[in-house]
Amino acid sequence: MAKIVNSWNDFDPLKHVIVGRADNSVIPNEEPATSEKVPVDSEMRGMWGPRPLETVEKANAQLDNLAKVLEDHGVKVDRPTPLQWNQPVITPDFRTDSMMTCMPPRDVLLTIGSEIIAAPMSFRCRYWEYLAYWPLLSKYFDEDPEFLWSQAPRPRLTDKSYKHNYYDEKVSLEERLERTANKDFVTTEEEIMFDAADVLRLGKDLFVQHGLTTNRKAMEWMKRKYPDLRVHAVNFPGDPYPIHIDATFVPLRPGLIINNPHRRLPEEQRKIFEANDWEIVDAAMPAHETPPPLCYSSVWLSMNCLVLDHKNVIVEASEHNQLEQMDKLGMNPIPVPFRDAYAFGGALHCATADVYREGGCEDYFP
Ligand code: DAV
Repeated sequence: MAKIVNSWNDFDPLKHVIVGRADNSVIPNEEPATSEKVPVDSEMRGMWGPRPLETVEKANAQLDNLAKVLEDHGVKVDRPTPLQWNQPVITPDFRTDSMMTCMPPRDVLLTIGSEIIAAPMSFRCRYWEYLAYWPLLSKYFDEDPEFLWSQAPRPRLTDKSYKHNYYDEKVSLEERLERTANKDFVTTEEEIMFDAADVLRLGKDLFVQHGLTTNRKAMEWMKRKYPDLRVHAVNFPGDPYPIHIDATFVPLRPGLIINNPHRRLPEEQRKIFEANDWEIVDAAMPAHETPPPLCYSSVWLSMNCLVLDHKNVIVEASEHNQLEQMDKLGMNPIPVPFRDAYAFGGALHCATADVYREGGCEDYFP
């Protein structure tokens, strides 16, 4: 029996990772939480159904290539088992007509030390997504006597979990930014809800983005679950669609973090980093003016990189500004083409979930 699961941050040497799959992916029909995430001018608005097979094949080719690059760098790679995502989700509390995908594992699985928690996500269409990872987690459980296989309290996702009429096409960008600044999101505090990708892990400290997919109650739950860790709420008032912290605030190595210059990290939240001699650098501008077709995410997937260790980092191959910046920051960027996978839920960090990184629970902010 060996230790299989261990990860306390996003930069210590990566040895074992899960890479998502695009098979059977569906654009889900509208529901309270997803409508808010699709920008008004997106060509995706009102569209739903299985994603075109050709796009699935292209995404899978890039996901397979990412897996190969990782293996070439000595990282063990596991893959989830996709479900038939075009089935409805039916619970005693709601029904929605389809599921989504098992490409971005980062949203679902939160690894903290020797524990992997399946997140209580706010999208009804993602209610069963964790099942795609259950075969892997079951295997880790059999092989690693210290692996803690967990699930956060499952939300019911009744209408009480969402603000009614929050989404409205007529809401201007200014109004959206005001809502972010006022921490007024589509999700309510009725029950615990979070996406794992809203949690930035830095050893003893968890920085959790309060936004469209994660609420305050989730942070309260994390505080009680991890009495030895410190949980910080973060909020970026420059982001009209705040969902997931990994295209906003991305650590590269101890003491160095890149920050999305448009989303404006508040002074108050900089203090803890500056007081501990961390350098916060504005991320390079994205190389593209628009995201690829049928994509939920913004062009800032440019900074959604996968750090292999304190020196090596995988960056999307066409993101020349970001590649160049990595080099200037003393990192060794490894370019990997990945834009064909963006539409399925994100870039290189999103598309993966940590199983094992060397290192332990450090205190970076003593
Ligand atoms: O900038 O649209 C994308 C993060 C996806 N996990 C953004 C956030």
